[in-house]
Amino acid sequence: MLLQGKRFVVTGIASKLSIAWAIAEALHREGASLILTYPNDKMKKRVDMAAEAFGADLVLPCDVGSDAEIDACFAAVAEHWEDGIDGVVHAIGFAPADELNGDFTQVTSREGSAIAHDISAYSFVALARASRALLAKRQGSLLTLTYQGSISVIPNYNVMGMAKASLEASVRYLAASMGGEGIRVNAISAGPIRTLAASGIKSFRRMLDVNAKIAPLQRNVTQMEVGNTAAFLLSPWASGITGEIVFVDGGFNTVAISEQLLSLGDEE
Ligand code: 0WD
Repeated sequence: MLLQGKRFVVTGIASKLSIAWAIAEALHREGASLILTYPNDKMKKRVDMAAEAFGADLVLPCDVGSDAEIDACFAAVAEHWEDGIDGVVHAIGFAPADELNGDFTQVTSREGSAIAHDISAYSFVALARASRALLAKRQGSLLTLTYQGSISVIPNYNVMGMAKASLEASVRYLAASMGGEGIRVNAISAGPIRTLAASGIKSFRRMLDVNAKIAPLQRNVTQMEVGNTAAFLLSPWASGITGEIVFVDGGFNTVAISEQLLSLGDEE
């Protein structure tokens, strides 16, 4: 087992389809102990289900829009695991629905942009600060989830593309800031996966189909493929890796023009 005796805090479980669910499953399978968090009472039941499935030690409230909740959450983590933790998983993204449907220039508002950046990007820095002392005790690491829409245009991803670009920059700044304490910080850039968050993006189903056609592996990735990569990045096997964005997308990001796209040229 890769993670026997290791301890992780996992955020972002919203359903069995959540990427965070698969990450928790992979960490548990590899022998780790878990603390799971939920953003509000509505979500608690779902996270309780995960806690039962993976034998989690604790389930704690942690709405990352609130500094007070983040502080209280990590105070409770520190009380439970006094001598530190091995990692924190940030699997959280949010933008108001009307930001994710339509022409970018038209639909991107000041308020929507602020919310998307606060919950999807800044919150990673806030979690890093709150967990820093605990991570330093065990040379732990932080992991977040990002998407291709940060570096190239995906229809309707809109303000989330901005927020994910900011999140990816924070991975590099956090890695530099905390590397001296032995804390590593990485992100997985996952290919599209059908989850609750993804269903909020207009035309997501069509994106999945196109993605499977363009990616070198000619299919979409699964939650567990992301979960397994997460387990690796959070493990001592990845002790030399920090500040990185690791793609788990079937190779989609490596292709500019696929055979499928080339055939568009035949239409003229
Ligand atoms: O195709 C996909 N599904 C991809 C997702 C491709 C690449 C990256 N990602 C990212 C997402 O952007 C996100 O950062 O992976 C991360 C996890 O997303 P997911 O597993 O796709 O989506 P979901 O199962 O909906 O989990 C995201 C959760 C929330 O779900 P809802 O559905 O309730 O918005 O983020 C959590 C919540 O559990 N969340 C919060 N947690 C704490 N505080 C907050 C908050 N304020 N807001 C949302």
